Amino acid sequence: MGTILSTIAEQVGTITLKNGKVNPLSKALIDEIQLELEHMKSRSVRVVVLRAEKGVKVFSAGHDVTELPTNGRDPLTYNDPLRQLIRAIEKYPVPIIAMIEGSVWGGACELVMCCDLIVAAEDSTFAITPAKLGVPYDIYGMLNFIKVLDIHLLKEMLFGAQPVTAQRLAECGVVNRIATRDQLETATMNLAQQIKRTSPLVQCILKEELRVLSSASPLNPEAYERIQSLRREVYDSSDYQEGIRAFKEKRDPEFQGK
Ligand code: YXS
Repeated sequence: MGTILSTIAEQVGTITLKNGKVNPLSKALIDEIQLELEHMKSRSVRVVVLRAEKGVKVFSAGHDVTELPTNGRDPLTYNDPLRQLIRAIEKYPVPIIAMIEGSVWGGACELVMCCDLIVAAEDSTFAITPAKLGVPYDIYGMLNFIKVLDIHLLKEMLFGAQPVTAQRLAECGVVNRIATRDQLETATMNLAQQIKRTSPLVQCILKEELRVLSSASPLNPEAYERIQSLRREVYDSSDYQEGIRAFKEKRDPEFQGK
């Protein structure tokens, strides 16, 4: 235990990631976040802030790579801890603000982007990395990115797997506020105070309406099965094994396209 810090002050709950140097989204960390979200719900908080410790270089390095399966199982199934946390955040009855310092990687980008608002330090960056690691991202996760990012920006981030600045994402309407690191907490709390002044009942239904409507994508069974079979070809591939092996061996992957 002990992978997060949490406080509640004036009906604002703050969850701080504290899971080592790069906050990998391990099952242990995700379980703690979910427990704390339930606790804060019971304490009738009006807003939740999700952050890392002040001054971090890395907000989160994304899914804990050591927990990605290498035995032919789908790496991002419905019950994967990251998928569970993202659904919990989307269904949470009050707004959640992601307060970002440092770099955000892989599945942590989806986690941050599925929060309701993003306040980011001006020098923070976001890198969506499935292609770098050889991971066939899941359908619902891709829908979450499409909800937030214009398609050409999303393709640039997916195909290149390179960090993009918070400033650029703010210009594209993805990041709500940019601040200096020193002003980041103030900017976040100002936004939280604004939210606290409007109706919690209405906020709750608006958030749920937006969740339902933004996920109302018709996907016929044949299309679903076809995409899943394409994903299986990838997570059954030697490239998938190579991506994870290269990460663990701290070297660049040599993908062969098979
Ligand atoms: O060597 P030690 O034992 O100290 O461990 C190192 C890293 O192996 C470890 N670490 C991680 N462990 C589990 N899961 C991770 N995602 C992860 N990232 C890093 O943390 C220790 C310190 O890392 P190090 O030495 O590289 O720190 P740094 O400050 O030089 O660099 C920080 C990063 C974040 C730039 C660097 O660690 C990095 O590039 N990490 C991988 C970022 C990434 O590609 N994340 C995607 C994870 S997979 C995921 O989220 C999705 C499934 S998907 O692939 O679809 O996007």
